[in-house]
Amino acid sequence: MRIVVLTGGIGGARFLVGVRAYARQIGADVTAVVNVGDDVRLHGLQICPDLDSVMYTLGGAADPERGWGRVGETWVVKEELAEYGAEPSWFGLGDKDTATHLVRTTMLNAGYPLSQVTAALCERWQPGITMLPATDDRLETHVVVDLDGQRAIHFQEWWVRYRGDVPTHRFVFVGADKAKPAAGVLEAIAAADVVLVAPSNPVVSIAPILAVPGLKEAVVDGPAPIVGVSPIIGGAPVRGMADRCLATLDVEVSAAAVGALYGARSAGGLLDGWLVDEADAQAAVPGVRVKAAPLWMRDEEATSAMVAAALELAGVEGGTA
Ligand code: FO1
Repeated sequence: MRIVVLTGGIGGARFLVGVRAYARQIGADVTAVVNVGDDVRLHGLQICPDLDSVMYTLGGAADPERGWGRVGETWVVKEELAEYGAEPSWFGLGDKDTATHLVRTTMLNAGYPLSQVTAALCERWQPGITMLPATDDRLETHVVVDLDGQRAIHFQEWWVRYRGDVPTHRFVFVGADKAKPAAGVLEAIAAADVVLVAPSNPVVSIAPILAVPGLKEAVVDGPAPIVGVSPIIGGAPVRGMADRCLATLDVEVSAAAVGALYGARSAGGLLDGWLVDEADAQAAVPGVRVKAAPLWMRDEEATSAMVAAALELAGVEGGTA
């Protein structure tokens, strides 16, 4: 059995811990297709927050409180950059994390594609799954805001500097029109027995993946059932800024509304099935099979049970009732 997961960073990484655990029980292979829209080049370094959150979390090295960066981190580089007055000062690079960005940037500058660089970094962290960036090309989420007039800022500035608390018009996936799926992505999707959409932010984590030309088509025209897991429980995001992002799109913050935003595969959308929390058991999405299960990712066991429920909804072998 081959499981492909479309995923963002922190929430997606926690979901993948459960996917990996359940996959081990049933002897399945897992490939994560990871968002790169959050990626940013700062201080000359290429930073890939979602790839790193997944890699560190599955490698047992993520900071459990922050959800991003390394556990046991130190901040000497950040303090030294501040002494120089080097901008941006609102983005914190930990010392251990900086080593990852140095290795990555050196390899990228030498001409290796991001997918190969990611595989090289994973040799250290042994995530136990295959991690692929959605694309090897430059694709960055920018946000059109009102700040001394209307202008676009990088997603990281919108979120880390302003906490999304600025008048926001829309999200733009810069470079998406020319991007190609990264090496291995289309092959993984074509060979998948099931595609899971992680409980990640639909607007800035999953949408940039689907914006890579040919990627959404490969998923919906492919043979595998597609089941999404709601990132909204009882009208609030499990974590992160999905509420602010959905408000920008005028989409209600509810499991049903996010399911409808993805839409039914049978009607030009994405989903065959939509797994919601028991608190949202009444949610209905036209054309999509909806099932309720506990969706709080408290620990590996609870998250693995979510995955079993998602596979059952997908109707593939290995799911449990
Ligand atoms: N989030 C913050 O809130 N503040 C930071 O200074 C910060 C630095 C940072 C450095 C590397 C990295 O991989 C992630 C980092 N994040 C930081 C998290 C990141 O901004 C977002 O949470 C994700 O991009 C959203 O998934």
